[in-house]
Amino acid sequence: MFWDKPTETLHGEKLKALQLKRLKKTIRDSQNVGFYKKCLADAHVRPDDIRTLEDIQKIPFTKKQDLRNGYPFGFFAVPLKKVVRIHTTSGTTGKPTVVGYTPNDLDAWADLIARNMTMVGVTEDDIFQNMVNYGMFTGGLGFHYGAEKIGMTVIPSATGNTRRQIEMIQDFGVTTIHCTPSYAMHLSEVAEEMHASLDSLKTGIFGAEPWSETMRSSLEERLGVTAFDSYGLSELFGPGVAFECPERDGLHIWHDAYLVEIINPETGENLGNGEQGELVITPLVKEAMPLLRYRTGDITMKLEDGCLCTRGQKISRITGRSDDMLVIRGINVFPSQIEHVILKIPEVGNQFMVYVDRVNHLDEMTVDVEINRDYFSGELTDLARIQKKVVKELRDALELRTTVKLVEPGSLPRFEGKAKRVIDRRGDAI
Ligand code: DLL
Repeated sequence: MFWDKPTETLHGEKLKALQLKRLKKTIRDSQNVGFYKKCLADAHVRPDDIRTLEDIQKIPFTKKQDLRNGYPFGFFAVPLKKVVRIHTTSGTTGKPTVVGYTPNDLDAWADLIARNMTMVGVTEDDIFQNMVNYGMFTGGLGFHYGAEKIGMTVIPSATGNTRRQIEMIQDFGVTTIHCTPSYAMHLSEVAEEMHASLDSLKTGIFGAEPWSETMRSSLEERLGVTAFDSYGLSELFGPGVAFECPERDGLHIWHDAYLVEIINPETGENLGNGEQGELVITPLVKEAMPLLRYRTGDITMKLEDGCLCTRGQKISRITGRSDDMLVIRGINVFPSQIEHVILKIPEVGNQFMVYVDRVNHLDEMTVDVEINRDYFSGELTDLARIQKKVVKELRDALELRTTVKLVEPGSLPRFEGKAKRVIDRRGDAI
């Protein structure tokens, strides 16, 4: 099923012509942003120099740090009065990255989500429970408006209270759910504890964090759904960038809205189909915040054309990240944020180690820190106080519950070269 068949199945020269037209407009619009004006001038590129899609390689990459430097509205290409919505990315050091949307952006975004959902066979006859955060996170409102556009019956249940979520699925006869894969697993466990049957469910849309094929099989079995992978990031509207079709053999990245490059993250060199590297995207329909060659940090590869569903460009499922960003229960965490918190607490030393595990299918983060004897009375009660303090400071900064283990001074590893403070053991568990 198609939401916009002519666009979704556009190929060859017609597609290239559309992409080039939109790329040129995006580059022109980008010149309203101080950063891009300087960026192109420094690279000695004039907007008119971009005559083919390949010419994009003349333009330097945009990195997440550039966006942070532009906080809050430095990347907006339109006056603030034209921006009708703001979202922010989760968990960045200090200030988050702000993303703005014009009415056209919101419309284009809802349209992309509508395409995704229609592609996996859901229609206005479906009842949709949207079990993700409805705040600054793009997953909530993004899917909400896309589903409404199709005419689905939307239940904006957001996150939390899993038993109530299960009751709603049963009472309202929900057919389609959207959440992170780890929450879906938790949901299935609670449903089993409750002896609740979830017979009405048909389709599960899962994303916002990496998840494996093993996890997919398990979710399908436990929830009785067909599970689809959904990829996106706030800087590119949010969810809706790439999505699996019923073939479930790679994700279609919407070729009229996102120009895709895969690069070697070390050298920046462009890679071909089947070569794994970092995904770089130039969005082609963003008004409020155009971006040029945005480095997503996500590792994937371009797949050969020729999907049975007849749609275009596909990428493989995201296998990891080129930088050190961790995605924990859908929240982005950088080790530097943890360091930032730890260094502010006198009772602990400045060394730390982070362990990430998957316990009962949920991500768990443990932070080991050394006690600082100068601020420690030696009493057990004092140990509990310090531990609680670190947990609270980390929660406030990361919006994430962590386990904190206090260890002997000097017992954590020291590094001579680059520090490796994160041990992600989730891959071992699934
Ligand atoms: O996670 C947007 C989203 C919401 C996508 C709901 C899908 C569903 P951010 O919070 O900005 O946006 O986080 C983006 O999450 O760069 C990836 O590293 C990771 N990520 C998102 N989807 C997937 C996925 C939303 N399907 C960052 N597989 C991205 C693996 C994913 N990683």
